[in-house]
Amino acid sequence: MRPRHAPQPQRSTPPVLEAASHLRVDYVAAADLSRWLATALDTPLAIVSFGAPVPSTVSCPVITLDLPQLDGRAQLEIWTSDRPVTVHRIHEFSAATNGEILAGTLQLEEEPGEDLQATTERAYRRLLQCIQELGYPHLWRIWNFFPGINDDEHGLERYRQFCVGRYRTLAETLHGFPGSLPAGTAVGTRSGPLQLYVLAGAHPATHLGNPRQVQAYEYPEQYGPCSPSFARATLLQSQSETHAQLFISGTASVVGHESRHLGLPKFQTRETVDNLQALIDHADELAGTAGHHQPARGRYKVYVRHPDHLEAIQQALDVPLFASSQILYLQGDLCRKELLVEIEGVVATD
Ligand code: 3EB
Repeated sequence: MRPRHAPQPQRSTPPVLEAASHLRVDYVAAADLSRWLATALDTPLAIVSFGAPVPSTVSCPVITLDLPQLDGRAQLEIWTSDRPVTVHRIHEFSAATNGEILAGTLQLEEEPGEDLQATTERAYRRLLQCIQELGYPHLWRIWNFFPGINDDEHGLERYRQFCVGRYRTLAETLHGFPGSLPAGTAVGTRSGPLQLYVLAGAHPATHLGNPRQVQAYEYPEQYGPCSPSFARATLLQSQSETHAQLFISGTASVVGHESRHLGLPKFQTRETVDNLQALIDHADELAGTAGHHQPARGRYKVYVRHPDHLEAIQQALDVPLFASSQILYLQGDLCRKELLVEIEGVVATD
């Protein structure tokens, strides 16, 4: 994603929103959080921790995921905005808004006697209701976490149960389904409740497919009774079009709809990189930012199923696409048993 250098058309009247508010994500060492917050120009919208403690003085939504970090000092993922932020709490839903963007978290325990499908339906209904009430009805990006993702329960894998609950709620409630589905991630934690975090907008964004992959919401039935409800990426463009952000879904070694390179972490990683590059090129075309050959500065999270594969995966990621990017390696289980690595990211033009 590079800025478009073509001259912008003259406007006769100023638009209502001249510059969209900037949303940033940074990976910050947990030990440096207080210092970082004291000097940051922007206001936190949400903090995601992978086990490191976050001081209770932080007022924005915080979500702590049992996804052990595999390399370096413990980092936090911090979402910030350059506008003042208001914090909201509605039961288990916690959100921060800035007039244009909402960042929210929702955690629901699986109740005794309730299957994951029912918990997921409950969570998504609550989530959609809350973002609508607050005035941010457009889903931009969503992350889903729960333990035992590949375990069978009542004869159906928990990931597939989750897909049924998510599909039922979104197909029924989400205006413009499935074309309005946002970029997504679903990763298995070691422990914890069903945990969601979401970015939503007062205005819609653009959702993309990957030219190398079938849309997940069009997967054939062999992958479960209800298809996974997410887009491959979501593109946010400010009105001036000089600033664009691409939210890239969890991307794995899937070509068409089939898993590739079973048992081979290095090759799965390379296939994933090819998928990411194809998606970024496709977004560049749509955004009018194509034709620039420097790699985009990005923030990527790499989910690794087996810590033993870390080195092979890191070696395969020593490619130009990531040269000026930050990468965080986390141990997590992936939604198909054979997938060993999955990569998500945010790339921006500034
Ligand atoms: C895939 O391409 C890999 O169910 O929300 C990646 C990202 C995957 C998100 C989801 C699943 C999800 O199908 C799996």
